[in-house]
Amino acid sequence: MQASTLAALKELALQCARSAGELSLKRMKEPFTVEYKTSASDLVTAVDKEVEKHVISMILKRFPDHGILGEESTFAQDPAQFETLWVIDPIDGTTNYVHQQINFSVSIAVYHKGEGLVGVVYDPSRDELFYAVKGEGAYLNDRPLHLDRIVSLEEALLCTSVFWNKRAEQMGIDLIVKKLAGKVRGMRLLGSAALEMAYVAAGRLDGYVSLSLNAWDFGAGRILVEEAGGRVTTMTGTPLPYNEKSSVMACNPTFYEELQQYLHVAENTQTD
Ligand code: 2AM
Ligand code: CA
Ligand code: CA
Ligand code: CA
Repeated sequence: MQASTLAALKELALQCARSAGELSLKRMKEPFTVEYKTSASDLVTAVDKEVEKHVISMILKRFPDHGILGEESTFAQDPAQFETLWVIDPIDGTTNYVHQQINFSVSIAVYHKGEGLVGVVYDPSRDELFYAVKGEGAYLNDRPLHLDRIVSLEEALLCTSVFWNKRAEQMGIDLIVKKLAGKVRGMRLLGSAALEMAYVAAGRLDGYVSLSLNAWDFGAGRILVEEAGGRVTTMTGTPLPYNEKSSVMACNPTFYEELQQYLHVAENTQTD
């Protein structure tokens, strides 16, 4: 990949994220339709779909031969056939978008032959733009992000995601979280996986774990955390995929091994 191509991908990803964020903020001031996707706790709005289409049109205008893997599936072709794949979540944290009008984000990542090149997570309600380019570091509104503080698990502020509370009890996961919560300084649950991973990159959270996320939830956050100096794998320690569901652990490297010991009980209980 030429440096000029990488720079062009970065610029477009930043433009798309800003533009998508502005559009979702604008639409938030007007009435919009909200539907149940699979259940009452899984919402989708007309804005999710509109924003995804908007981002796809911006990408294809500049790079017509690129593919898109987006949550709302508004891209007509099979994403598997493209060398360069944009992995996007137009609104991550739709429930927050509907209920809180804060704590949602747009997540945009570019992968080339499976390698993560650019990751952008934009929080429009706070105008915070988190971005990273492979080998060039991670930034928050142009401030470089480095996870260089030594943090033990006891001192860590951890974050977890939807499936812990939704299906936790039936899977016995609640006991693992309880055990973990008793060990760390605090647990948080913000409701936007992409933003939570961006916060790990920024050091606002020390680690993030989820039993099951979609590729568009972690596609950008993973590049952000890695470029900030953090460690990101599945909960079993294997590399994250770029185009399918996975469990995720992303954290400050100093307590990665220790955190894994607490999570290994969950290895065979991932959701499908
Ligand atoms: P979404 O808002 O884009 O759907 C909520 O804690 C986090 O889990 C969000 O990042 C949310 O993304 C994601 N998520 C993925 N699948 C979900 C589901 N079936 N129900 C609720 N949240 C889901
Ligand atoms: Ca969704
Ligand atoms: Ca999402
Ligand atoms: Ca979404």
